[in-house]
Amino acid sequence: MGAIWFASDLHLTAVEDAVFDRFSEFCGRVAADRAAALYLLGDVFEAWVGDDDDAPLALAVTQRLRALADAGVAIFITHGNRDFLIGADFAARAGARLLAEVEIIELAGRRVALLHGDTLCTDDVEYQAVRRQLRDPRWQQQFLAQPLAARRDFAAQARAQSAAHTAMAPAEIMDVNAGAVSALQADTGADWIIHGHTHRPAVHELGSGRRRIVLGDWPRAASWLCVDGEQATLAFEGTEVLV
Ligand SMILES: [Mn+2]
Repeated sequence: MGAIWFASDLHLTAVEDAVFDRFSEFCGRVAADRAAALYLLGDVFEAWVGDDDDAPLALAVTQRLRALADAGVAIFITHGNRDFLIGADFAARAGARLLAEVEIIELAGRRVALLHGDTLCTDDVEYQAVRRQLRDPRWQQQFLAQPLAARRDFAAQARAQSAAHTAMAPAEIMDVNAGAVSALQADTGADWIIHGHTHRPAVHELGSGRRRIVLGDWPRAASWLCVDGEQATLAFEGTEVLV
C-alpha cells in the first residue's frame, strides 16, 4: 500500500502566488509516490466563498486534486476556519471526500484523530464565539444566497478582522488548550492526534506513546506528514524529522 500524506494550512490565495507553486510541486510528489491517500486538514484556501466560485485558483486546485484522485489517491478534506464553506459540489469536482470535524482513522495499527485544530483553541473565547456564528447552518444559507461579489467583499473584510485579532491576541491564547487536548484524547481514545491551524509545527509527546502532531503553515514553507508503513516523517520550515 502507498503512503498516507497529510497537510493543512496552505492558505492559498491566488495561482500567481508562490505558495500555489509549492502546492503544485507537492501534488506532483504525492502522485510520483503513488500515495494511497492525501488528507487536507483545513485552510487549504485562505478564503472560500462558495462552490460556485469561478476564480482561477478554485479551478486550478480542483484540477490538481482531480488529477490525483484519477491517479488513484484517495483525497479527504477537513474544513478549516477559512474554508469552512467548502461543500459537496467542490468535493465532487475535486474527487475528494469531506470529513467530519473530528475523524478517526487507523494508521499503522494506531488509532488516529484528525481535525483542523481550531476547536482545541478554547482560550480564544472571542474566536470561538465567531466560529459558532459562522458554523450556524442558517447563517451559511443566508451567506451563500448572496451574489458572489458580495461574498468576496465579506471574505476580504473578515480576513482583515482576523488578521487584526491575531495581531492583538496574546500568543498563548492562539495555541491549543491542554485540557481540550486531554478531553479529545479521552473522548476518542486516540494514540495520535494530527492537526494544523496553530502554525506551530511540532511533535508533542502526550505520554504512553501518545502523540500530538501539528502540521505547519505553507506561506512559511511546505509542510506535511508522510506515513509510510512504520515510518512517519514531518516536514516543516525546510527540515524533515522522523516522528
Ligand atoms: Mn486555521
